[in-house]
Amino acid sequence: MKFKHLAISAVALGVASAVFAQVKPEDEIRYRQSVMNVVGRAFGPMIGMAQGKLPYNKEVVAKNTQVIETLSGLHWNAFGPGTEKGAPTKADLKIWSEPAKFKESAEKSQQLTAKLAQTVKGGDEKAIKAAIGDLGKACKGCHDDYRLKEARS
Ligand code: ASC
Repeated sequence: MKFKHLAISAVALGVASAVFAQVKPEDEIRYRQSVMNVVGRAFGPMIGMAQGKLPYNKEVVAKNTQVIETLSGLHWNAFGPGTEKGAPTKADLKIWSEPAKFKESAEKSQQLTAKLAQTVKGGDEKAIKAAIGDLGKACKGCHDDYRLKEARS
């Protein structure tokens, strides 16, 4: 009987670790970095426009907002347990030690992303620039709190 329980537990553990093992930590790190790279590439010109450093282009804003809206939920879910190391990363260990606070940042950013998408549909340039600025502040805030200056391995 005891052996049977042990065997069942071993199988359960095997299944659980197989689920976690589907994505290797280094792949998860690369994935979240890739998403943020693409989001940053889409957002950069929009920040420039909001700051008056680039001419406003509503087609670019509409297209890039779509990219951000599609991708911005992905990286938040790629900081799971066991992905704090495995490849060079600037992710601060605070992400894993204060998950509730990190989640709050994630939710705030996603709300501001949704608001930006909504505002872009409305077409009011001034409101759009303000919404870009608000999201930019949220990006920066989270980077200030959770992104190290140098990658650690
Ligand atoms: C980006 C990017 C960031 C943020 C931040 C906003 O495009 O790569 O880190 O926006 O600069 O202030």
